[in-house]
Amino acid sequence: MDKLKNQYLDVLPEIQDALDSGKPVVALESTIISHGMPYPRNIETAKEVEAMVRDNGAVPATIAILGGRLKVGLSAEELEYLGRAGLEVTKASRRDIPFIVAREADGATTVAATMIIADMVGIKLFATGGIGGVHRGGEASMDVSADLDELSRTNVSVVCAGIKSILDIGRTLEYLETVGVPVISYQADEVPAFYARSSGYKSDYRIDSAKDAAKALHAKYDLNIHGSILVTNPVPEEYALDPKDIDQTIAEAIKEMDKQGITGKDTTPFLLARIAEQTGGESLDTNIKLVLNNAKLAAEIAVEYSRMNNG
Ligand code: PSU
Ligand code: MN
Repeated sequence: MDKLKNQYLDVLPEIQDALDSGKPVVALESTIISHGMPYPRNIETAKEVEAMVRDNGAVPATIAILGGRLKVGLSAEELEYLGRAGLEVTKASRRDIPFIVAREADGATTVAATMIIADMVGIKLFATGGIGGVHRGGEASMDVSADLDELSRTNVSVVCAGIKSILDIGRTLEYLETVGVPVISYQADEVPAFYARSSGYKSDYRIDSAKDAAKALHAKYDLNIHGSILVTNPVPEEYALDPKDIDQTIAEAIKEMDKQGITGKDTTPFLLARIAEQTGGESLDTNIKLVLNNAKLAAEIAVEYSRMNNG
């Protein structure tokens, strides 16, 4: 790590030790805490997700920007602060990082921003719920998440529950193909659709074990092919929602969003909250279960990846 980056970074000692000794570490994002879930379940979930990473043999590294410092690993107080502040905290993607640092402000990091900071310290695996993508109507609005370009350039592999149908799943997958991001599915042939286990779209490759994913990741980085492998992990059957029902709810939420004139970075948080409200919290329960499921798989891949490094 060079000095220039180091001067902005605060890495918890446990995480730094793990990185120095080649132990598995899994990055976790903070927008999901501040903007993705309501208080206090956001904080309960963040803690459970960290515990899940630990239980599966890796060290969790929740990432955020606090007082202009790039934080790799958060204290219980810092987590509590972010969770309580919620939408008051700036949702920080790639473009926002320099300003939040310069102003010594706080930022909850999206998938893109979390990847950037994870990469600075050499973390290779990252678990979340959902990534940003091409929004419905994106061919006209050009609302395409910065997450997608980040996936093409930054060497951090992301485990998610697929592409949410608040997005245009087909166009999101086309975009990822264009920028060279492999979309693989775990023990499935289709890309899952977040709340639902299937989207109707086939993934590029199916993997059946964490080791398979770690091997592909090694090959990618040994060959100096930059960017992420997007690992999509279907929500466990017992927590999946009926695709027809949830699509109906999503369609209504999008109508309401258009009526209220909500655009840009506010769309995903609005839709997630609205869908949770309309499903009586059922979608939130599913969201939490799928994040936990992804944390487990990311930890397993991180363990295999570091085993290959050290072997
Ligand atoms: N999808 C979710 N929950 C989330 C997000 C997406 O189910 O919290 C967040 C992630 O942080 C993701 C971001 O990186 O939204 C994408 O926002 P945008 O489309 O504005 O780039
Ligand atoms: Mn956007």
